[in-house]
Amino acid sequence: MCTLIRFKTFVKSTSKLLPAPSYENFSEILMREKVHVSPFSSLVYPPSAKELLDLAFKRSFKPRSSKERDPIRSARMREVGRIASMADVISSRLKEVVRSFPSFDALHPFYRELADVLIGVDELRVALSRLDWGRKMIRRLSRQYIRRLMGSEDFREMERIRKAAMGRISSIVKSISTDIDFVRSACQKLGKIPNIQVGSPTIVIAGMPNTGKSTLVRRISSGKPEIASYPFTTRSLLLGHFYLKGGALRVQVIDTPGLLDRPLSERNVIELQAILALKRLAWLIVYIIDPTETCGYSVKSQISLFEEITKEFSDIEVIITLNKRDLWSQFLENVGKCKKLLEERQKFFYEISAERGLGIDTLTATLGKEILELYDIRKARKSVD
Ligand SMILES: Nc1nc2c(ncn2[C@@H]2O[C@H](COP(=O)(O)OP(=O)(O)OP(=O)(O)O)[C@@H](O)[C@H]2O)c(=O)[nH]1
Ligand SMILES: [Mg+2]
Repeated sequence: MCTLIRFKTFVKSTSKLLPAPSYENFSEILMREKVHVSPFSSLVYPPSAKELLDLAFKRSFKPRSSKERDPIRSARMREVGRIASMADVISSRLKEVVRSFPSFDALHPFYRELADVLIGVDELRVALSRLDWGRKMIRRLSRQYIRRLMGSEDFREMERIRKAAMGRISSIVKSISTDIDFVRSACQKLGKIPNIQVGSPTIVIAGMPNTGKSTLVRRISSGKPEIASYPFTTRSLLLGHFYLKGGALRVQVIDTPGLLDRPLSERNVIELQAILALKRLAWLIVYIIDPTETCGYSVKSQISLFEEITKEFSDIEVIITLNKRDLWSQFLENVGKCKKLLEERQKFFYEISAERGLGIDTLTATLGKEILELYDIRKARKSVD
């Protein structure tokens, strides 16, 4: 109720009190600032088992010059070099991959839970430990076979030892090929996570599919998510920014995949990312409703989802926006129904057209004012702590 009164006051006063945030020169400001990076931004993508073996064989058979005159010693050094080089190529590459992953226990819950939703942290841990096991086994094997080579004086025997070493090393790589594939797919998915700065001012845009979330993100921030006339265009979290306090305060705007009106237990991986953003990142939620129903979802189900969200995230301010204002004259009945349902619930809403830019100044002024208030509250709380 208190929120309702505050919004009603804002709508009259904010555009005068506060200039709409400036959305220009984002890239310049981004370059000036130290941009926070995702813990997965420097993952090393492993080659497949086949690519790794091809590379290792190629390197091990690369001709090397030797000053050794003694033919036995020269042959021995050549075979030792081949085993060592093969083991080195594979184990150093695997080590690089494993080391590039952050410690999951030390990660912020947002990033850990997101990794869990996208790939499964336990499965990833197992796959990484298998890669590490493979790397150590290959090192150990290469040492064993090199010791055997050092004791051999026979050309044929040396060749046999080298072939046996390469066969064993190849078998190990093949035995971890599914783990390598799992890590490759993890790198692909985690590498796409944007550089979201947890704990900094964040607005999360939520709503059912096709309601205009991405269009609004493009309109109010530097984010450039894809827009299309079909549902589930956005399949992961996307990030944009705008600036307050003359560029001194950066606000994150997060575009989320569309949510359906259904229980948490039935939500898929795409929807769970949106839930996670609401749970772990949102200072403020902008809930978009398409009252024209051209999104393909009824007003009733959009309001039912809104109620679920406000119940689930009751400590977060939710700003309702009714989108596609430019089409309303063609859908008066649906729009009337939507407004009536919200008014019955005593909910204030903003009327916008994200595509045409209608009502955007008032909305952004409110967002700016709300975020500044929340920022001051959090700052004051921190200084007391
Ligand atoms: N006429 C009109 N169309 C709009 C408006 N806002 C968005 N649209 C259209 O609605 C469709 C969906 O827009 P998106 O921004 O992709 O919607 P979304 O909510 O991000 O969709 P998902 O990512 O699939 O959940 C696109 O065809 C947009 O052009 C608006 O204000 N007016
Ligand atoms: Mg979208």
